[in-house]
Amino acid sequence: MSTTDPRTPAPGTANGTRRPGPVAAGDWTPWPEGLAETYRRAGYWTGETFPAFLRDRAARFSEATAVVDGDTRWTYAELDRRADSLAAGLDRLGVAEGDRVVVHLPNTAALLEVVFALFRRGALPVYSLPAHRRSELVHLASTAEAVALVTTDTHAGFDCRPMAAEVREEVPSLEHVVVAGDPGTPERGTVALEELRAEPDPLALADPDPGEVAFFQLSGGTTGLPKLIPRTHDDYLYSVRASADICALGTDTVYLGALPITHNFPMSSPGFLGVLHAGGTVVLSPDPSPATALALIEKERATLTSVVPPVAMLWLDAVERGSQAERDLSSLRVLQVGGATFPEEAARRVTPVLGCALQQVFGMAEGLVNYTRDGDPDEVVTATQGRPISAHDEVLIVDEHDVPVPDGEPGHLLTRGPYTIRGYYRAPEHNAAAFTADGFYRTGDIVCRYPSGNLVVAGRAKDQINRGGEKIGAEEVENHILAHPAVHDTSVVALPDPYLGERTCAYIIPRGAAPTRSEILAFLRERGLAAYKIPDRVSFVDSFPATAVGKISKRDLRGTTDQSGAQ
Ligand code: OOB
Repeated sequence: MSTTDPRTPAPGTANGTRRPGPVAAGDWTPWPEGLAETYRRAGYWTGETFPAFLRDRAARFSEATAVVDGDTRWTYAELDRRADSLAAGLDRLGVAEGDRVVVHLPNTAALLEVVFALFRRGALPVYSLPAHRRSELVHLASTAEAVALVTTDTHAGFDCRPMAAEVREEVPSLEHVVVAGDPGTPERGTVALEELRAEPDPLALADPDPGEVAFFQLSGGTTGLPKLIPRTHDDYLYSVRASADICALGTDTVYLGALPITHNFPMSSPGFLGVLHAGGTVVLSPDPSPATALALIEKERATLTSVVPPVAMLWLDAVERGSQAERDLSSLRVLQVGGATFPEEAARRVTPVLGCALQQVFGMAEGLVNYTRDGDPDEVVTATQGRPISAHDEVLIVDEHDVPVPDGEPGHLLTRGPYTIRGYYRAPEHNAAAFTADGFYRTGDIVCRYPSGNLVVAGRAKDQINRGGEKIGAEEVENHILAHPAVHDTSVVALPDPYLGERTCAYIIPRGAAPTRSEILAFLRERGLAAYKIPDRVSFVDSFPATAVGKISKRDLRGTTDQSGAQ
C-alpha cells in the first residue's frame, strides 16, 4: 500500500522567514539547499512532521489497532489521544519546545505514547537502548543537554530508578526523571508517568519545521564516545515511507517488535513507524527469545518481524529441533535479518525451517538502508545485503585514496543521500574525518557491489566490535579500562564467534602486579557500562604488537595468546 501525506506549508517558512530551529544552526549540518530542493521536488521530502504523522494516521485508521503490548491494545485514535494528553502533562512539568528528553524505555505501549507526546510537545527524543546504563545515559543526557530522562521502574531484573537518580545527580541540565510504572520512593525531581497525563491544550501543541532536527539517535561509536545523530522530520519520514513501500506494508501488516524498538532497524526499516504509516498493527515483545517472540507471532498472527543474526539462529534452532517445534508460524510472511553479517548457511535455512521469506537489511542509524527485495533470486537474498532504498542514494566504493574500485572488488563504502546525515551533532573534529568534503559519510564498512547493484558487507575499517548487532566502540571501552589504577595500557579487539559473529577481548598490559579478570569486570560494571560492552574475555600481555608506523596492530593482537596462560 502506498499512502500520500498532504500537508500545509511548513510553519517556519510560510512567510519566507525561518524561525530558529530547535537545534542551533552551528550544532548540526543541514543538507545544502540545492540538494534539499532536489529531494523535495522528487517528492521524497513531503513536509510531513512527526506530530502531523500520528494525527493523520489516527484520522485515517482511527479504530484499527495501532499497538499491542500484553493485554494492552490501543487503537490509532487512542494512541493519538494519549499523545495529546501526555504532551500537555509534559508541558505542565516544564518540558518546553526544543527541549531534549532521553528515552530509556523497553518495548512497551508507553514508549510509543511517550515518543509521540514528546513530538507533540515539540521536544526532541534522544533514544537510548534498554541495555544502556549510567555511563551511556550520562553521556547522552549531558551531550544533548537533556532536561528530562524517561525510564521505567524495573526491566529485565534491573531497577532503573536508583540509576536514573544518579544520572540526574551527574547531569546539571537534567531536571526531571519520569518513571513508567512504579516510581518507588518519591524523590525530588522524580515523577510517575501515570501522573503526568493532563487535559490537552491544542494551542500548546507543536507544529515544527519539517526541515529541522526531530530527534537524536546514537551512533555505534568508533573514536571516543558514541556521537549523537540528528535526524530531521523530512529525511527520516521519507526513509520510513519508502521502506514501508519496499516491504509492501498495509493495513493487514502485523509487525512483531522483538528487538528494542528505539534502535533504528525496528524503528524505521520499516519498523514500528513504517507499520503505523501504513495502518498496520505493532505488537511489542518484551524480549526476542524464541519462547516469548514465537509465542507472540502465533498468538497475534504476526506477518513481519526483524531480528539480528544471533536471534534468527536461536529461532531456527528452536523451531527445527527444540522447544518451539509445535508453534504455528504460518502467519509470518517475512523475517528481516540485519545489523550484522548473517552467515549464508543460516540464511538458507530460514524459508525451509520457518516457512517465510528472508529479507536481509543492511543499514545504519546515520542513514543509508539497503534491502533485498521480494522477488529477488534466492542467491541474492541469501548471499547479499541488498541495495539502497532510494534512486537518490549515492553509493561510492573506494580504495584507501578515495578512488572508486571496480564492481565486485571490496572497498570503503561512502554514501550520501536524502536520509543520510551530513554531520554528527556538535562534533566538528570527528565530522572532518567521518565525512568527505562533498558530504559523503564514511561508513567504515568494507563492501563489494555486484553489477545487480546489490552490496555484500565484506568487513569493517572502523574500530568497532559488532557483537551480534550490538555495536561497541573499542575506544570507549579502552578508556574505561584505562581508568583502572593497575592498568598500564589496553587494546580492545573483536574475536570471531560462531554465534555472535564477534565477541570482545580486552588485552591489558598491567601496571605492576596484574589485577584479576574479575576485578577488571567488576570495575567496568561499577562504572555503569552497559553489559554488552563488558569484554567477553580479558587477556594480560607484556606488550602489544606494533604496525610499521608504530601504532598498535589490532590485527596481530587478535592472534596473541594470553601470556599468563589463562583464558
Ligand atoms: C544498524 O544500525 P547501526 O547504526 O546499529 O549499525 C550500523 C552498522 C553498519 O555500518 C554495519 O557495520 C553494520 O552495522 N551492519 C551490518 C548489517 N547491518 C548493519 N553488517 C553486516 N550485515 C548487515 N546486514 O545496524 C541497522 C540500521 C538500520 C537497519 C538495519 C541495521
